[in-house]
Amino acid sequence: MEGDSKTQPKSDDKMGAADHLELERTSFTESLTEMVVADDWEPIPADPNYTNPLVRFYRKRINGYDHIAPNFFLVQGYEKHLAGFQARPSDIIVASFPKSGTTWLQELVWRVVHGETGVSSGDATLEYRFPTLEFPPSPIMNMRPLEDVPEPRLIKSHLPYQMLSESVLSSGAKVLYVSRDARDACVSAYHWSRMVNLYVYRGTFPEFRERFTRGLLFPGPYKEHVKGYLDHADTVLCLTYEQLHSDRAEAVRKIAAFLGRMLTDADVEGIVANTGFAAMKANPNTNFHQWHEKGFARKDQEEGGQLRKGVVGDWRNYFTEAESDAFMKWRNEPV
Ligand code: PPS
Repeated sequence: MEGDSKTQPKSDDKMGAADHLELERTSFTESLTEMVVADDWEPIPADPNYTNPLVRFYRKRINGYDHIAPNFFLVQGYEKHLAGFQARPSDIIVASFPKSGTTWLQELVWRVVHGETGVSSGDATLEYRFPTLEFPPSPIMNMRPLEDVPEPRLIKSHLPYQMLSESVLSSGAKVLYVSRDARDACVSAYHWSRMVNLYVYRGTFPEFRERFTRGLLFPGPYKEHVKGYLDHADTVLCLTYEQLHSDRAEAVRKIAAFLGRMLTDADVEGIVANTGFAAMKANPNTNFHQWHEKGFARKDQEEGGQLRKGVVGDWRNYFTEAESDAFMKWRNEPV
């Protein structure tokens, strides 16, 4: 089995998909050198639809969750990094399954906390203002070590509730969670996986959807992820992508109340006006243009970027009625 190899090939000769694009040679891809993963991570079979030959996925059951991570994380002292995280009472964590509206909720939270209601949103990109808990600090990604972030620290995470450190739960840190119609999250993840040089996915959407339902994407099974947070909705503020679309003012008020921040009606209006899709796509501090410049994401912009389409129901363009029925049957089966 190809995935059994713990040492990843450096050459392009394992690139499999017929229509693969050349990896863009950038400082980011150049940083992906030979990767050796610890033995207690189970390699999952290689999928040639991921045309980046350097990246493989691994699985490990952690606190009852079948966590999936790419080797790229695992070689950087991932578990040590997670174990070393000590939450503080003032921490604010925005959690999600990827592509569920994380960026949107992060920007709303940042603005509520900083009382920023205008066009600008600070003087740095979102990933600097709001680093990700599970990504070891990377100069390429312009992320700071969490110890260097001033309080209150605003932290993004895709970790499941089951994997949040004990200190998050005992410290009184505030956790917010955003979920999205799984069909739209899957479509969004498909385009993202095509766009980033980590993966350069070139399989079909049905092939990708199968990986989604089988729980083979980072960070692991979708339904268990959502359930983990919804089961703790008494302490976690759970919002949906669809709510951010239908009544963002109400969502902003809920966030402010949850975080103990006072906002006037004018503040709420200002935040709502500057966090629509077009506004965030035009804002260099929220549109992730740096991913393309630094080679994390492909330069061709074919996939539309991190802020791709920003609509509810794009899944209709990717699922037949029968496929949607089957997917929702899976979605609604209890875990
Ligand atoms: S990530 O990489 O997991 O953090 O991605 P995430 O931010 O969770 O999800 C990206 C999708 O959210 C959409 N998005 C928005 N939609 C509407 N309005 C605003 N302001 C907004 N900001 C982000 C983004 O476009 C991605 O969805 P798709 O469907 O791909 O467009």
